Parts: sequence; structure tokens; C-alpha cells
Amino acid sequence: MTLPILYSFRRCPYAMRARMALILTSKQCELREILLKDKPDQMLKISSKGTVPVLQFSNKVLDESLDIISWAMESNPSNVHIYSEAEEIFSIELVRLFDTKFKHHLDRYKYSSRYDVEPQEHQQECRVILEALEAKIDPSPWIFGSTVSLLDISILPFIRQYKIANADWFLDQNFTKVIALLNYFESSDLFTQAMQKYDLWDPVKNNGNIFP
Ligand SMILES: N[C@@H](CCC(=O)N[C@@H](CS)C(=O)NCC(=O)O)C(=O)O
Repeated sequence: MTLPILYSFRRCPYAMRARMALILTSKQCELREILLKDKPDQMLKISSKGTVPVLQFSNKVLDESLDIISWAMESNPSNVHIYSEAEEIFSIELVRLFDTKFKHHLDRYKYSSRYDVEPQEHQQECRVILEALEAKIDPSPWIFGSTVSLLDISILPFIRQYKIANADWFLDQNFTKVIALLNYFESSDLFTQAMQKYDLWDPVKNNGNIFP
């Protein structure tokens, strides 16, 4: 059987959430680790927008992380929290917020000189979003209880990037439930497995890796 091919970049939060969905639903693929500054032609040929993750099948290509997650969830979703209707609406809205507003400010906080902006303003905008999240969740240990959810895997990679930008400052903030949730995520087997390091894919050697 030919495995689907996943073009991935280890530190990309979108690729992380896709890899976690594949792990949770036991979907095997050939992982091709790439560099964003040197994207392989093989990937650009099937997805000209040039973002990761990209999942290539013999008959279709999925090049949006949420589409890859939806595909993975079509079968064997038993390790993932099943949403109630209200939880699903709550989650869709939050994922949208993190993919748009939070990501916008996160990029400007992390790369303020590239955007020629003051980082503090954007650090604060993200903080406001995390304080609002803090008021809405009661993780135990995941957002909806003992089983990890698509909401957890979708937003935590972004919150982690926010932490990494200034960990001392982050850990001093009063969104303590969010901090505990992130700690739990970062020490989980799921995250460890998703962050395993692979050699860069070399089209000549064709050294893809079976994942997970
Ligand atoms: N909406 C896309 C966004 C993916 C995305 O923007 N990925 C970034 C890396 S984190 C990327 O590939 N950027 C292209 C580049 O930097 O050249 C998804 O959810 O898959």
C-alpha cells in the first residue's frame, strides 16, 4: 500500500496540529521534513501556495491543516474527545480566533523588527486573548477533561510559541489555568511524539520517514 505523503516542518504550529491528529487517529504517512526557505519542487507542484502541512494522496491533496485533521477524524477518532454540540461551536470559534487574531499579533510580537512594529502592543493583544480563554476553561487536564480534543491540539502550538517568545514573562502572567494546560501539553507523550526530529527530506536520497 502506498502511504500518503506529509510535507511538514517540525516547528510549524499548523503542521504540529496535523501531525498530532495523525498520531491520535493512527494514520500512517511518509513524512518529508522540509525547510520553509527551501521548499521542494515536488511540494510546490501539488500545492502552489507553499504552506505546510500538505498531505498528498494518489488522488487528492489536502493543504490546509484543518482539512487534514478532518480527514484523519473520519475514521478511528476514539482517542479524541467527542464534542457536544455546544463544545463544537465553542471550539470552532476559538480555533478561528487563534488562527486569525492571535496569530496576527503573535507574528508581530515575535518578529517585531520584520514588521517594524512595537512588540509590547502585540504581546498585550495576545495576553488579552489568553485572559479571555482563562475565564472560559477549567482544564482537567485537557480543556474538556481527560481526553485530548481537537481544540487542545489546534490552539496549544500557538500558545507555546507565545510562551517561547519570553518564557519568564509568560510564566509570570495570571492566566494560570492556561499555563497549567500548556505545561501538561508540553510534557505529554502526544507532543513528544509529534516533535520527534527527522532529517530533512532529500529528493535525491528520497529519505522520507514512516510517521507516526
Ligand atoms: N492555513 C494554513 C496555514 C499554514 C501556514 O501558514 N504554515 C506556515 C508555516 S507555520 C507556512 O508554511 N508558511 C509559508 C512560508 O513561511 O513560506 C494551514 O492551516 O495549513
